[in-house]
Amino acid sequence: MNTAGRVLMVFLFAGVSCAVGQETQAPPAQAIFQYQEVMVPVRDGVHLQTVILTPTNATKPLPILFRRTPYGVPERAPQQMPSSMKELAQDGYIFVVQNLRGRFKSEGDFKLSSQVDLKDPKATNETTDAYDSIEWLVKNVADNNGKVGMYGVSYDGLTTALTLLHPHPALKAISEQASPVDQWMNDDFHRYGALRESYAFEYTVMEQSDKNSNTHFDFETYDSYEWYLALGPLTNINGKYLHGKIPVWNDTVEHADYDEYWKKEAWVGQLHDSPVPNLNVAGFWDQEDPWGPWQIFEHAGEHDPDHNNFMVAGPWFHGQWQSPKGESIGIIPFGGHETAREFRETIEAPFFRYYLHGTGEKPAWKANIFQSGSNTWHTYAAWPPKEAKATKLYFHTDGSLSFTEPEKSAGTKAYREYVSDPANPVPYRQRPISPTYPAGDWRTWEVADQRFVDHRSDVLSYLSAPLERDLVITGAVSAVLSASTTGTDSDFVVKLIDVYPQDAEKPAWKPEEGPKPGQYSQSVNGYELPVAMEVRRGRYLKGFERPTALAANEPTKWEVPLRNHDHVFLKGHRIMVQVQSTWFPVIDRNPQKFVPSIYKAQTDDFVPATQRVYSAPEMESFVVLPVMP
Ligand code: PG9
Repeated sequence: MNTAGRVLMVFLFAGVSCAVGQETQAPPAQAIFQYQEVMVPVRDGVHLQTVILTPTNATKPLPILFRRTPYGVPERAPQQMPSSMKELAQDGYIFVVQNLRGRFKSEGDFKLSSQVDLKDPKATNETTDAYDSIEWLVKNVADNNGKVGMYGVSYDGLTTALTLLHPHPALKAISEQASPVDQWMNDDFHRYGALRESYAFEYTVMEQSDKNSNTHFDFETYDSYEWYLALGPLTNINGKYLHGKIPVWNDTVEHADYDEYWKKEAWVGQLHDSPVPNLNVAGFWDQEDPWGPWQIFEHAGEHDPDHNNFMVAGPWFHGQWQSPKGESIGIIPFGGHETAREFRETIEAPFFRYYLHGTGEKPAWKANIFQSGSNTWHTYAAWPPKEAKATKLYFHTDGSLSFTEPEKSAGTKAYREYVSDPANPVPYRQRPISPTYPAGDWRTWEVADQRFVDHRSDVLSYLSAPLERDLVITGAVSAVLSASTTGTDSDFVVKLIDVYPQDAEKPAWKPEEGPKPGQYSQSVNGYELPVAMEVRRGRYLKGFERPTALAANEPTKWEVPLRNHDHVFLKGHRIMVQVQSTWFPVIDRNPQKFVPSIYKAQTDDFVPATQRVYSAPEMESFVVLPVMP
């Protein structure tokens, strides 16, 4: 394994774990922060390594903005203001960053866990550690005004969100950004029980190999797809490489189903109100935690009499809203907007200003969203907006997609079929597949042009006619497949895709000169942009707690949630749906033969299967789109 020490540190001023870079500016003549490192005691006597950055130009007591992270605290004060802190810093805050228990110099054990047991008075967890630290900070940090805010992306968002279960009275506002809430149901480690193999493996190695660093697994092959395929059954991960040394990996393969272990991890089940104003932030193309923030928003909304629970979302990869500008994702531009800067300037900073400085206005909206396609900001009084009408877009056996129900047609087959072979799984992104971290390719795979697989014999594509007018979808998207398999277990992946016209833009080169090397693929002409993608695992169709075998060759209804979106399919674009049964190695391979635990499956259990997707009156397959008038 390759220890990366504090390579992530540069990002961490921003609360952006593993996510985005920072802009550099000329160093100022004078230090902007005074730096102090302290060990903060919590209730069980453990001390947590904590860095306090106090603005050198402070003229009055300031609120504290607190971030709790597993990735390492800054080793010195930043010389220049990181771009992600610029807008906040203008209002004046004491920035405090703390390593979680068991990470770096913080004492105790790092459990990589979201479990919070509030009934046990002796238990410590991220909720109690935050509570005790805030108690200490307001009493001990010089010149603070007694008000604390918390914020952060991903793990730092999770530690922020977990304060909602028992907030300290001095905690006046939080912004959880891309926090996971239930690691079996969605986000980092699984999707409805389907294991995110490459992510869960590489992440647990990263955080649980060495207390003092973020460790990157050393792949023996340049293309990690090749490594995971050669690995064979998942038992080989411990058998050949980890030897039982990574606790959360062990727990993951020990607890295949949605059992007590995962239910305890699913902390959001305990949240039913909004005790602290919270700005939830989500990315529509977040490759790690796209789901959690919406769940927190929904749960906190169950009781929010003071209207303090807000939702912000945009067309971003994980944490992209904390990047310097956010003008595009991959090669998809955002119409001249600097979405990340605009988010911080017009949403994040005013939110904390209102609740921590007591100036400015409370947000007048429930949801504030940068809509892709139209490339415009939209505010909504409710989410999902009431005007959105659930509309079915049907698959047809000729490979077309339309708003008309399939008709019974004598003599033609009611299905399309393909053979899914676990020995030749569909890559989830173009090979060679880089390790998840620290490479850059991981960030934007969810917007990758799907032309790289739509010709494969094990990927079905359905395509609509060019749209005659803009189609706006705002709200929850889902799919229903009527599908069968010759196996007794199986996966189905559904991808909703925006297909750009062949002449969507004028190429950036002169016709007589042609493109420079590498320029041809930088155009969106004909681009197949995934808008929503998800996987369902057959063994969990009847229930998540206990897996059941599928009846071979029997058409079954597969419900595939595709999350919230706000996107415009522009006039002239087409809509595509792709269906496939492998998505490797981000999702582990289903053996396609039912076994009690996939994580204990043997090589011989992995068998090819023929998959059929039906399109007939009693056996419809469709996506449900929340269409705006
Ligand atoms: N997505 C990462 C993570 C968060 C919480 C738990 C496990 C992983 C992260 O970027 O921090």
